[in-house]
Amino acid sequence: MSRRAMVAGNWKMNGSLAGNASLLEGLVAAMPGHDRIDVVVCPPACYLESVGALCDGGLLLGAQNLADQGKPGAFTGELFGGMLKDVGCSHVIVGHSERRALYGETDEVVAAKFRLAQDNGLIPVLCLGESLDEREGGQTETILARQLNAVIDHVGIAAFETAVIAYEPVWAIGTGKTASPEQAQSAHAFLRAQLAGRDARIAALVRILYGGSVKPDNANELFGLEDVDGGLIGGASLKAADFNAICAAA
Ligand code: G2H
Repeated sequence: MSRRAMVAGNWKMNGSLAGNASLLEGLVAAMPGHDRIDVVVCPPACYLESVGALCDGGLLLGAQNLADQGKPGAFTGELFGGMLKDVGCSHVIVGHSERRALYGETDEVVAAKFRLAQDNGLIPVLCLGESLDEREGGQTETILARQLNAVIDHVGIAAFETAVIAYEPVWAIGTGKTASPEQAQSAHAFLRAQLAGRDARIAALVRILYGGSVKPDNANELFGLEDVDGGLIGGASLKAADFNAICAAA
């Protein structure tokens, strides 16, 4: 892997002030061992500032979502990208499958959020992935191409120079099932080829993370794949020992 690896913890809707402080203590203590990679934590929005205050040793802060609005205003419950930057976020997850499936985010909304993240100085972590029905129907590459090209067509390929992609097969998220190394490498290589069709230099730069039931015991194999540049970690990011072991594998 020639690209700098990244491991991002997506805490989803988990955490508490006391629990976060204890988790952060365990992560920060291990940071000197992770100087070859970027490590990001993405807590629930209400904890961004308190977690940010505890991030030390190069640990980066990310949000899980941002509004699809270009300026602050009357959008109850939403978070403008500039506000996330203001409280110390460097990254934001965009288009996670739970946002697409549970909150109706379309390819168009995801593309708008990707642009707004960058407009506000944030690095988008663009999530893509097929459902089980789509995989079993032989549609994996069609779905990945549609989801990726919707964003490239909206922002232009140059915008990907500073972006991160996360391939997350929906059937592997929180299920304990993990894509086989062959399935993961094939999807990642396909995504990189799609990027290369627009710009080979940028395709070679973009980090493509794998997400979906990554654990300490499968991280080594996944992160050793040619086109896998780290991981987006859900359940296993909630325990310092597991997350630190996954970071050590990257
Ligand atoms: C996929 C992943 C993190 P988990 O959603 O984004 O979660 O590792 O729990 O499958």
